[in-house]
Amino acid sequence: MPELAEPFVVLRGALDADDIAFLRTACKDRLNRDGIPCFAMIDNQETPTYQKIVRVLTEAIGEQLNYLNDFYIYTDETFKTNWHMDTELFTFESAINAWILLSPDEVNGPLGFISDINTDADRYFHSVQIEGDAATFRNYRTGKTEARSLAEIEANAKHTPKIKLGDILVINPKLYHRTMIDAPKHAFALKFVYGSARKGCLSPKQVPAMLWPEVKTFNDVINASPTWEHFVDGLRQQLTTEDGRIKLSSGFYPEKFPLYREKVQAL
Ligand SMILES: O=C(O)CCC(=O)C(=O)O
Repeated sequence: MPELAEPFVVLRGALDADDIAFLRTACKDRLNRDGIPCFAMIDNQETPTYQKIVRVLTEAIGEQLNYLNDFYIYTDETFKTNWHMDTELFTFESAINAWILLSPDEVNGPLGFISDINTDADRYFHSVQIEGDAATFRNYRTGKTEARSLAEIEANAKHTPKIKLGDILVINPKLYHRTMIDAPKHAFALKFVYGSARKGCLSPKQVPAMLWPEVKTFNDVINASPTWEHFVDGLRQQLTTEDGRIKLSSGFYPEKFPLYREKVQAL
């Protein structure tokens, strides 16, 4: 099963101004409707923009892609994501994210990657705890840890290049990544899972889900779903209730949702 060979690939000029306008409006509508910044595309899968994104991504990685979720994110000098991998990979084996700039017109090196951890089963870690210069990576299944110096991680981080409106930055969310810049930016990320050989693209190495509401929901819904369409319907159903929305949005920095709702109006 081919994974993205590099931590990221940039598909230059894949989207046009209408696509960006559509994505901005979809994020705005989602946040205005019920205050969450995610799943704006769950009912937009027949739209030309969504179809275009799936087409260029499928061509780029040569796999059939299954929609998992999407989210809007606003970062600036006061809020940046720290080193993390995406918790969806506690449930599903392989994923790619299409990271799309919504504003400004271009940004320098928006994301950084640690390119030599989580590249193989022997060095696979679900979390990292950072205290001063000490970064400790931990595998929740085996209990194995690995200590690294944060300074060394930062010095060796692989930076994405300049990204412009219309580019799609395709990333492997299994690798540790973080926001690299202070400049205010609005972005939208669409996540897909793939690998049809195993039922529902499931990881053969599941992680006990009690600490992560979104992982628990993914596990419950996929276990009740004979096909991917049933799974997406199950997510739709969850999103009709406040409790379901809270659980499915819990990985997207809920404390920032009021700020996101305010900032998205500027798009
Ligand atoms: O847009 C950003 O700065 C962070 C995005 C991110 O962390 C992600 O896509 O998982």
